[in-house]
Amino acid sequence: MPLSRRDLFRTAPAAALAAGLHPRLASPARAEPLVVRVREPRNLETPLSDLFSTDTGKFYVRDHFSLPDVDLKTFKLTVEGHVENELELTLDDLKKMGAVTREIVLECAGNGRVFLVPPVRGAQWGHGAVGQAKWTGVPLGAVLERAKVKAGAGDVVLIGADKGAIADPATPGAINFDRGIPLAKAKKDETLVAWGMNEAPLPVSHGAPLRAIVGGWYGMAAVKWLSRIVVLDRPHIGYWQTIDYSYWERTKEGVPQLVPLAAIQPKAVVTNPVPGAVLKAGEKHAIEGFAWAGENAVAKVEVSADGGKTWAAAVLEKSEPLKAARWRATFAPAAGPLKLLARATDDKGNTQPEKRDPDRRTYMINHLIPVELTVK
Ligand SMILES: Nc1nc2c(c(=O)[nH]1)N[C@H]1C(S)=C(S)[C@@H](COP(=O)(O)O)O[C@H]1N2
Ligand SMILES: [Mo]
Repeated sequence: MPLSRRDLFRTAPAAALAAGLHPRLASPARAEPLVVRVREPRNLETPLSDLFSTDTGKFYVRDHFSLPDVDLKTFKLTVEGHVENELELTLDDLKKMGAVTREIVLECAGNGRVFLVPPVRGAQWGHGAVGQAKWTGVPLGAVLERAKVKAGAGDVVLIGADKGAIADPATPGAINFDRGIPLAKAKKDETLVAWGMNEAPLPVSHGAPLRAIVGGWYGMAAVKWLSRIVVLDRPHIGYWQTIDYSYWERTKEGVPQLVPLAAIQPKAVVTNPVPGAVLKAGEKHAIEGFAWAGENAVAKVEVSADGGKTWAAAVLEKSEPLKAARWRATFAPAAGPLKLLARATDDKGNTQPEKRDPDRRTYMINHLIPVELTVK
């Protein structure tokens, strides 16, 4: 499948650089809209100034392998495994099943990894491996209904067309990117097989022709270039939810077990002032940002200008599950260095932790990260 114009625009400077062109020829007229964390496979981050932009070209990209070749003319989504009716569906078949459009946040489970001390392996994301889009597609539940899932089903495995081998920790040869989700989550109305993004066809970068959207869950479940759905009669103990994209949970007896990452944890990010900003002492300044909490709504956002000793409530826009909400506060700081904190609490009472929990391995990074400022 050919790259879209937007994809070409985005990768052109990288290609030109690789070809040894003069840097000026290598740069497009406009600045590259995304921050390059890894060029190939592409790991492209939304800059803080564009966080939650509705411009699809500013939406972060996280690929594990090179873009797969998907032939649009012959493309079919297959549904196999523990079902009465195995299916082969064209894009048109899916579109005929009815379309819904939902605004849903996608956040990479490694978002914020650059702030971990000591540094850990993996893409060094700042705050920008997150975005929100209007996703259009058919609920996965409707597809599973047509396939008639048999009694005793386990996970629904969503399989992408992209494929490769990873050396460390080693994959069993070349494998596809995949993710199993429990049947109950697969049947929720926020779980979609999507072909549209922000009221336009899904771009190749974001999984065209089809991707999964698993609302409220970290990005790894939102399988792009979705080409096979396999219903298992057991949980999926695959690479991408054990060796990768898992965390340690302790049983009540304290026995650590690996658990697949799932729901997005509450988080507030400050977009203004930016890290390193110099503010005038004694004047009133705005503090602004976004907050989201996965499957839950955000109940409150608080800010602290004294490193967490005291907190003041921010004004929070109406918040809904699956979506991000804006928030705003003001402060008039005294001269000196300052560490600004913001924290979100969801409507189930979950608050962002102060300290990093190492059981989370290199994922689920929502402990408090200060914005360091100077006030003069
Ligand atoms: N097939 C496939 N699906 C994938 C991935 C991938 O590498 N291959 N990356 C996942 C991860 S880790 C994230 S965070 C999201 C990123 O989606 P985006 O690139 O549209 O922002 O896609 C997910 N789906
Ligand atoms: Mo991710």
